[in-house]
Order: sequence, then C-alpha cells, then structure tokens
Amino acid sequence: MDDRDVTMTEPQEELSAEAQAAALRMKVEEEREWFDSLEYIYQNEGPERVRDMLQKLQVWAQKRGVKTHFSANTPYINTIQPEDQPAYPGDRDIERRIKSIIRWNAMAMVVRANRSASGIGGHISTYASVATLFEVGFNHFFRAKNKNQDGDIVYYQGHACPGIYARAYLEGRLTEKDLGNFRRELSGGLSSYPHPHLMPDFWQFPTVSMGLSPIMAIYQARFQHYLIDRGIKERTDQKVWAFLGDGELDEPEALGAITLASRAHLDNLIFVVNCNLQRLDGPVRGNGKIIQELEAVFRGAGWNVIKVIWGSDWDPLLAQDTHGLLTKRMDELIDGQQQRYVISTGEYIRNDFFGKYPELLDMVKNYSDDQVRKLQRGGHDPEKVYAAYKAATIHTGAPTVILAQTIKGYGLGEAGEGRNISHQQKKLNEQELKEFRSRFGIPISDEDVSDAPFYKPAEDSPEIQYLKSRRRELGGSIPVRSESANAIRTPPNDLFSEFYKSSGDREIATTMTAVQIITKLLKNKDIGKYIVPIVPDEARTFGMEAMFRQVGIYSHVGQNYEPVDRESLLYYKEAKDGQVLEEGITEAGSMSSFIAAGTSYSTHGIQMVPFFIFYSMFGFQRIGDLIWAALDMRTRGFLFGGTSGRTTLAGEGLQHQDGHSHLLAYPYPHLSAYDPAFAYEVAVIVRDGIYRMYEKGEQVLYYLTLVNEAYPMPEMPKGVEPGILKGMYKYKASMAKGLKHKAHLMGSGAILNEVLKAQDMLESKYNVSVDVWSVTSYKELFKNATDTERYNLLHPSSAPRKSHLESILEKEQGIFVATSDYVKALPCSISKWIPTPFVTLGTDGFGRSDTRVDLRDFFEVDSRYIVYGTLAGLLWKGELEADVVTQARKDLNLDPDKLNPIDC
Ligand SMILES: Cc1ncc(C[n+]2csc(CCOP(=O)(O)OP(=O)(O)O)c2C)c(N)n1
Ligand SMILES: [Mg+2]
Repeated sequence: MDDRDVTMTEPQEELSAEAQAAALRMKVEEEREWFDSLEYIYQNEGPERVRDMLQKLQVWAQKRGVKTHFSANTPYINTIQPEDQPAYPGDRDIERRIKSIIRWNAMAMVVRANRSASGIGGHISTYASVATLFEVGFNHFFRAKNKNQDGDIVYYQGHACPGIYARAYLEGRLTEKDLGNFRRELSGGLSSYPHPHLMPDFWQFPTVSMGLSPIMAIYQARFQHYLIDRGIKERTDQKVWAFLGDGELDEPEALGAITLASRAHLDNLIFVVNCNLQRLDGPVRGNGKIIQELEAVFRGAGWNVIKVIWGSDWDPLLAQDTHGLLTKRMDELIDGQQQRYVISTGEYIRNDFFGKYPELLDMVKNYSDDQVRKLQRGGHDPEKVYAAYKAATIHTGAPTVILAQTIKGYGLGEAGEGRNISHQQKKLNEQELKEFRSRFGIPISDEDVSDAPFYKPAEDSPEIQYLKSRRRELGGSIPVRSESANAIRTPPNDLFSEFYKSSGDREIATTMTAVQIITKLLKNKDIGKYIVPIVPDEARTFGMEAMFRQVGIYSHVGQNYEPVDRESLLYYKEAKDGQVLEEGITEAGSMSSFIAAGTSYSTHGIQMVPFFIFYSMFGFQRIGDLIWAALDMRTRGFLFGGTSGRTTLAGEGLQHQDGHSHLLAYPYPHLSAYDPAFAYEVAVIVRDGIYRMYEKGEQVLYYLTLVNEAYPMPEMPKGVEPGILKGMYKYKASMAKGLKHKAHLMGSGAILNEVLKAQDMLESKYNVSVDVWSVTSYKELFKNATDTERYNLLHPSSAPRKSHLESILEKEQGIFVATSDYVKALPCSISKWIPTPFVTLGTDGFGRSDTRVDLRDFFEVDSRYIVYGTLAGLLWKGELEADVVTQARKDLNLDPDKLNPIDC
C-alpha cells in the first residue's frame, strides 16, 4: 500500500493549548508567504501568470497523489459583476410600459380563448416569466433579415407564443381579430404554437416538442458554418438564439449534442435558458439547483456560461458580503425553497433566508419586509439581461449559454405566480384581472376589465413609436419566414440513363444505386455543390466511403492530423470545405442537420439538397418526432433508409431488421415513402423528387428504403414511370398460353425476386398464369385511393373518379397475392380496392439473425409461400380443391403447425 494512502495514524498526544496556538500561527504565517508570492506575481505579471502557476501546482499535486477538489461550478451569483455591466442603451421606462402592454395582451388572448371555447388551452405563465428575456432581445439584439443583412435566427420557447403574437399586434402585423382567434386554426386563427406549416409567413421553427429546439438550433448554427466554410454563403455575424425551458433540458436530445457546439466552436450560438425553476407539475429540481446543475454540464462541455441569477437590488447586499456569507447562503438555498419565497411574505424570507446567519439579518435590518419580498431575480432585470446578451454576442471561440433565473407566472399574483399550478392557469377571474391590470398599469377601466379587452396605444404614442423605431433599427419585424431561394433545375434524364439499362449479370444492390446517384449528382455542375450527404457513422455500411475522398468530410477546423489511412486512395479526409456531414452515431443529430439543410431555402435563401442515409430501423421509430418537425418546417430532401427489409438484412437480428418503417411512415403528411426493387425505380423516384421538391417547390419529403442484397438489375420496361411514382405498375405480364387459372402477384423491394420465382413455379407446375406487379409504394396507393374515394363521397352527382388502383386493375381477372419484406398491414391497407380473394404475406414479428433463405422461410415470404398463398387463394375462389392445395403444401415442404413469427 502506498504510504500516502494511510489514513490511520499513530495516536498522538494531546497538544497543549499553547502548542496548538503556535502551530496555528505557523500555518497562518506559511500561508501568508504563499499568498504574498502569488500577489507579487499577480501585480507584476498579471492574472494569466497566476493561472499558469496554479495549473502547474495542480500538476505537481496530482503527481504526488494529492486529490484536489474538482468543481465545475462557480458560486451561485451572477457571472457578470456590476462594475463590468455596460450601460443600458434603451429607455427603461418606456420599454417597461411596452412590456407591460404585451404581458396584458398575451394573458388576455389566453383568457379570452378559454372563455369563448372552453378547453382550447394556451399558456400564460411561460411568457410571463420570459417576457424580459424576449423584450431585451427584441429591442436591442434580434436583427431581422433584409436586403442588407442576414438577420438572426431565433427559436422562441413554444409555450410563450402568446407574447410573440401580442408584440406583433402592437407592431400592426396582427389585428385584434387575429388575437381573438388564438388557437382557432380552422378558421384561420393564430396557431397554438409556432408551426411553420400553419403560419408559413410567420413562424420558422416548431419549438413545442420539448427538447427538439436545442438540438435543432445547434445543428442550425453548425450548418451556417458549413455554408460559410464551403463558400456558399458570405461570412456574417448572424446569431442563432434558442430560448429554452429549464424543465425542457431534461429531454435527452436537449443536452445530447452540446459538445458538438463547443467542438465546432459555434460562437454564433446562444442558448437562453429561462430558469423559472418550474416545469408543468412542480419544481424542476426541488431538492437541488437546476442553474448550478446546468452550469456544470455546460462548462464541462466547453461552453461559455453566463448566470443571471439576481437582480440589481441584490448588488448592494453582495457588495457588503466581504466574508462570503451571503454567497454561501445563496449556494445553500435549494430550488424548492426558493420557489416558496415567491409566494411568501417579506417576514418569512427574512427569517428563513437571511435568518440563518445573524450577519445576514444584519445586512437587511434597514430593509422593510416589502423590500425584502421584492428583491428581484436576474431574468426580470433588463440591465442584467442586457449585460449577459452583450457578453454572449461578443464572445468568440465557443457557444454561450445564459442561465437566467425568473419566476413562472410573474405578475399573476395569487392567480399563479410561482405556484405549482402556474403552468395550467388559463382563466383569470375579475379580481385577478384587476390586479394584473393595476400591477402593470394598463389603462383599462374597472367596468371593462372583466372582458379582458386587448389594449393598444395610439399609433403616435411614444410606446408604439419606440417599439417600431427599435425594430427599424434592427432591420424590421420578426419572426418572419420567407421562401425565396435560388432555383434548382431537375438534372436531365441522361444523368440517370445508366440506371434505366440492364446491369447484365452484374449484381447490384439498390443501396449501391442510390450512392451512385448521389455521386453523379455531386459531380453535376448545376446541382453538385448543393448536395449535402449526411450519414451517422454508416458511410462504410452503405459503400459511401469513396465520397470521403471525393468531396471530403466537413470539419470547421480542417484536418490537423495525418489520418491513419492517408496512403490509401479512399482515405478519411476531413476538410474545411468538406461536403459530407459525417455526424457520428447520432440519428437525432443527423436529422437535425438534415432539417437545417432542407430548410436552408427559407432560412438562408439557399436551396440545398440533403440526402440523409441511415439504418432504416433507426429512422421513424427512433427519431419520428424530428421527422414530424421536419415536415412542419417544410423541409425538402431525401431520407434514405438503408439495410431495410426484415429478411433482406441477413444477420444483425431483432434490433436491426426493419420490417415496419413503411407502416410508421403512413401517418406523416406530405411524405412520400417508396420501397423500390430495381435500380431504375430508385432513379425515377429520385429524379421525380428533385423535380417536385426543388423545381416545382412542392411541400413534400421523400423516404426511400434501400437494400443491401445484390441482384442483376433489369432494364426499365417502357412507360412504367407514372406507375412507379403512383405506387404500382405491371412489371411482367404472363407469357404463358392456355393455363387454367389466373393470378396477380404483387411484390416490393428485394422480395420482388421471390415473386418472380413464384411466377415461374406457378406457370410451370401449377397451371396458373401469373402477372407480376411491382408495388413501389403502398402509402401512395392508399393515399390516392382514399383521396379518390373521398372525392366521390362528396360529389354524388358527378361521374365517379377512379383511383390509380382501380384504373390499373379494372380489367384484370384472377386472384391477388401481395408480398413484401414489411408487415402485412401495408397490403391490407389497400385491400378494399383489390379484387378478392386477396392474400397478404409479410414479415410481422421480431427479426432474427440468419441467412436470407432461412429468414424468408421463417417469415413465410419466400417463393414457396407465395406459390402456396396463390393456390390457397384459388381454393378460396373455388377454383381448386382442398386436397390439391394440401398436396402442394406437402410438396413445398411447408409446416402447417409452425408457430406464427409474430408470436415468436
Ligand atoms: C416532448 C414534450 N413533452 C411534454 C410536453 C408538455 N409540456 C409542455 S410545457 C411543459 C413544461 C415546460 O416546462 P419548462 O421547460 O420548464 O418551461 P416553462 O414553461 O417553465 O418556461 C410540458 C411538460 C411537451 N410540450 N413536449
Ligand atoms: Mg421552467
């Protein structure tokens, strides 16, 4: 054992009081010498040298096994000291009056909405707490986009949107009628939360699925660097501001990407966390301190952290705190107790907080109870907030997070200030309205107040004039969303022509086709530079590694090391102007990049064409909420679900084999989902996607599943393009003559090959003439069929329209059998429009690792099952006898008592 670890020491004799005093004096003297030396260094060589010394001492101590105390925290006081605060540039008084009016209107919107339509919801208390944080931004920081400047990018805390609407009302951008129609979206009213899909000229970012804005904002800030570093966008000092809730940061996505922000030196990014210490049900950390917890997390991740905890009226008290006792008390105070102070009397706070140490009680002995009660929190003090924002905007080299302490429901008084029910408060009674009005000085009479009328000062009032002049100064109104961007032309058919041809004997997987298409697009002089390949550490899985060398992997700092494979042709090349976004193992991060790139046409006025390639299993089921947000944001681009198909990805097993993402894609509006089988299908779909999204500007997103099973690719039959895009076309009609029965086999993805084998078997052995159909998209078929049906329902006197399915199947005789590498629910979803009997085969159940042959047997989707399903269908139709079918089952070696894979 190392002797330094010995904790037990020889029993020592008691020292006399005199000896103890002497020992103490010696220690004091020893320390004084140390401090004198440090002081000397500080005075003569400055703080940098002191830091250097301390670091060296730390190394010295560590080498001797001395464990030094580690803390990522600074004391529980404001980061910026009063003497370092810049002068406030605005008119505090008028800004407060504007803010009060906005507070009132934001509250009135919610109260009125809930009176006219009980239960319609809305939130009062979030804006009440964040108002100062927003208003300082609106009056002094957030620049609007116009022809002279890029403007800033702001993610507003979603539940605070009434405040944003109320401000737009004062600016004259929204009318009283608009405010009165809050949450009445069906009659064109203001959307409940920020939704670009519903208010495409106003909102840019959906922020109300908690935890998604922080990660989206990080990748947004990174994408801005990407555009600049690649020379696509001019260098600017555009900032990305994200306003977040303290409760929100419990979401794993929220903090999951913060190290990327520091690693990539995103000093264009500012998080403002509205630390009202509360979430929906109660305190965020009743028994802890959320601001300190977050400080440690962000500092540990390399962020610049600015705490705005206490308002200016605490400054004189802190100035007197020469022994650090007040700071100690602040450090001790836990959030649950601090929240209690919001609803407490001054006397309670005096006793409970200051009363712990007599010296502190002494500090406030000349303060009245009312003064003690009103001691303010930093997030409600414009001077403190301004100082923090200013420091954040000029900080270089790292992102900044501002942790601002506020009160939830600020100003609501007993109606919900700092109470656990604050979040749910949507109705104020007459008395509560009166109090609110009086507290914020809104000129509404006692008679009128119970109606909660909106209030807007006259156009020539100092308030409106000031508010507008501030916005003019900063470039215009925000939030604003626009869609003007560079046009992208669909590449000519020639670019895709090689995929329309047969590959001969060469076996190719659709993944390879997709990668080749991206490669060709990258080389194309028109579209090439706008392509953004995004991959979550799976480039080698999908055979994309050639792109590393071809266009480079994006890194803001370039490549400061010699890669281990530098000698190889396809080495891992990182470059400042690299084009590939190699995100590492984060589908959420990659999707956030995809969103930033796919909405760049709106955010930056630059159309980009992102291709995000991932394991299809880790798409919809893992990051479905981000895909939903992408659609809300009108994102354009291609999602490629690689290694798809429950039986096509041999090996890997249950957690990798996707046989259901196409079903998960069903409820996503404006999303086209395809499961192509052949190279030409992939090419036709991608080309159409570029045309629809980029040339026509349609609001749609493309999802394609790709497989890694290689097989010879056939030539594209004539005239099949419309069918490919609509979801189904006849791929191979029967050539056989004089067969007794007729069947139609529908197949998708790699399983189409099993279907083709079944066609041969049925024609050669079972007297069944078979047509083979390629189903590229059940979702498109379903959408078109239900859309057509809806039209016919609503137009009884018009000639009925035919869906694509009805048009292509109306003349067909025989039975139908559908097989895919996906769940049976997909073909079942269109069964209404398919002639009966309709047999559906699919891969319901957990995947398994095994060979493709065995998997297709296990999931009952191989050619034998397809043959058998066809014969069973003919039995149901009355064309075959049961014993013929039973015999076939034996011949095909199928076990009727095998467990259903869904139960295995
Ligand atoms: C993913 C997700 N889960 C739950 C909710 C419901 N929700 C809305 S606001 C809220 C509390 C928010 O607390 P916080 O982030 O602290 O914001 P505050 O309103 O306190 O500023 C919750 C749970 C949501 N919007 N999103
Ligand atoms: Mg909160």
